[in-house]
Amino acid sequence: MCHRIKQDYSGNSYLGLHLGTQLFRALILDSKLNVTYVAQIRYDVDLPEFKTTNGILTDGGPGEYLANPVMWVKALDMLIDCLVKQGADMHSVASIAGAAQQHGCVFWSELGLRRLCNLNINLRLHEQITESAFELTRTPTWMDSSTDVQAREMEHAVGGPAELSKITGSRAYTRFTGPQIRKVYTQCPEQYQRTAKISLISSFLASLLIGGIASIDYTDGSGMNLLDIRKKNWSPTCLNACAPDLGRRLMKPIPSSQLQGRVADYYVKRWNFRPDCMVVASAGSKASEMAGLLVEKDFLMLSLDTSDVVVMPLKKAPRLEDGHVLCHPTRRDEYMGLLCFQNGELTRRAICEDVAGGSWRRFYEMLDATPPGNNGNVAVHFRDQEIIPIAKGTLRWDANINPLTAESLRGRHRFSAPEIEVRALIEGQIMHHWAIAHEMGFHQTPNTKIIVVGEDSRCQSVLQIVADIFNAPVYQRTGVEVSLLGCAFRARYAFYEHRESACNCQSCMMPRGRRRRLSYDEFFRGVPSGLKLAAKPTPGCDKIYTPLIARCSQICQLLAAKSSVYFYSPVN
Ligand code: XUL
Repeated sequence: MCHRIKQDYSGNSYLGLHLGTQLFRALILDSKLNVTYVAQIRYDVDLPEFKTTNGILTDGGPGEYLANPVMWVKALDMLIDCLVKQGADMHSVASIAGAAQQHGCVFWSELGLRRLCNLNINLRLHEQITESAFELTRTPTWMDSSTDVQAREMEHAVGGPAELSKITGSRAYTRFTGPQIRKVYTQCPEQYQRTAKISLISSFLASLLIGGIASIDYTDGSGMNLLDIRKKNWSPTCLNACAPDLGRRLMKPIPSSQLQGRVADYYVKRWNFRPDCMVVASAGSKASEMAGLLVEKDFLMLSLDTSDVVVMPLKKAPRLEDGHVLCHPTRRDEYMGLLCFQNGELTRRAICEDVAGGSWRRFYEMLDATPPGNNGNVAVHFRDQEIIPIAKGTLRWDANINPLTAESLRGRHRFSAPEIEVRALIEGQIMHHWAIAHEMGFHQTPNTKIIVVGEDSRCQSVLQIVADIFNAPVYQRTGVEVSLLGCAFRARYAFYEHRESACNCQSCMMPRGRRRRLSYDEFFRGVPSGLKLAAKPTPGCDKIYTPLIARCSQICQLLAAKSSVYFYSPVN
C-alpha cells in the first residue's frame, strides 16, 4: 500500500526564512499554501547593540561594508521565538528553505565548527555561536566594493575577464565572494590559515539549521567567481586564482532543491520542531524571488529594493562581458541573467531625506507633481560606487546642457525645485536599468511582462515610469515578499520531491506515466501567481524617453570615465 495514500499531509506547514541586508524575515505556509504566520527582525531597530546602519557596519576602510555574523545568529533565534510567541506550531513544519543576501561570506573557526555541531539546548543560539566561532567578526557583505585589486588579480590569473566569465558566468566583481576571500587571504593570512570552513550567508543559514556545515547551492555559488556554472562544480583554475587550499574550506556545491539534512536536535528540543523536519539548500535572494514568482516565461523581473536588480530567465548561458549568469533555482540546466545596481533604495532614501525630510508620502507627491520626461531634466546618482558601470558620483543635466561641452562634465549643482530632483532620480535610475538590460541582450517581445517587486514597488507613479520607459505592461504582485514566498515554495516542493523519491511501492511504479515526478513549474501550475496589471505604457511615451535614455547613458559614461581615474588600478 502506498504511504502517499495512507498518510495525511494536510496538517503540514512549510517554513521560509530570508536573511536579507536590513531584515531577517520568516513565513509559514499551511498545506494549502496559505500564509499563516510572518515575523521579522530589523537589525538596526531590534538589535541595536550591533550598531548597524541599514544592517551594515560602514565604519571600516574605503568601500568596506561589513557585518557581524553573530547578529544574524541572534536574529534567527529571536525570529523563531517570535513565530512561537504568535502561536505557530513548529511541530507542523515539514520542511524549511532559506535564502540570503548574496555574495557575502562567513569564516568559521575550528571552535565555531565544534559548537555548531554540538548545539547546547541550555543556551540560546548566539550564546554559543559567539564571536569566537568566526575568524572574522566583521565579515564582508554584498555591498562591499573594497576588493578591486583582488578582482583584477583573479581575472589576470585565469587569463582575463572573458575567460573568468566563460567559466563562472561573470567577470570578477568586487562584491563577489572569490575576490573577498582573496582579500582575506592576502591581508589577514593567519585568519585565513585558521579558517576551518567558509560559508556563503545562505549556506551559513542552512548550517545553523542543521547544526553542521551546509553546502553552497548552485544559484548562490554562481555569485562567487569560483563555480563552473556549466559543470556545476568548483573550478580548479578559479580556486587557484583565489587562495590556496580553498577547496577543502568549501563543501561540494549542490542543487538548490537538494536536502541538506534534518533540522538539528537543538530545534526539536527548544522549539518542538519534529525530528524529521527537512532542511533544503538555501539559495541566493534573487534566485528565491525567481522561485516565488510562479511565472514561466516572457518576463523580466525588476526588483526595487536595497539593491535594484534586473532578473530574467535564460534557457542557455550566454557569455557576457558585464552582468551575471547564474544557475536557475528550479530548472535543471537552465540559467538566469542578473544585473545588480548598488544605488537602489538607499540612494532613494537619502534623496527622500534631503528633499522631503524622509517622508515617502511627500516624496511621492513631489514625483506626481512633475511631468513624464521631467522637461528634459535628468540625473544619475551613484552615491555608492555603482556596479555597472563602475562609477561614483552624481551628475545632473537639464535640457540645455550640450553633451559635447565642458559644462556637461560639471552638470547642474541642483535643479530649480525639489520635485524636479525627485523625478530626475527615479527616471534616471529606471532609464539606467533599461539601458543596461538592453546592452546585456534583453530582447523585448510584444508579450513581455515587466514584473516589479521589492519594498519600493509600492508607488503607482514609479510603476507608471517603469511602464513608460520599458514601453511594456508592468505587473505587480500582491501578498508577501516574493523572496520569502520563494523560500516557502521551495520547502514545499522539496518535501513533495523527497516523498516521491522515497516511495517504491507498486502503485507508484504503475502505470509508468504516474511515476514521473512533477517539475517545480508543474507542481505549482494553477497556484495563483498574485500578479496584477499595474500600469500600461502611455501612448507615445517612447518619443519622450528614447532621447532621454540616450542622454542618461551619456551621463553614465561620463561618470564612469571620471571614476576610472580613482577606481581602476589594473594589475600588470
Ligand atoms: C545581487 C546582489 C544583491 C544582493 C542583495 O548580485 O548583490 O542584490 O543579493 O541581497
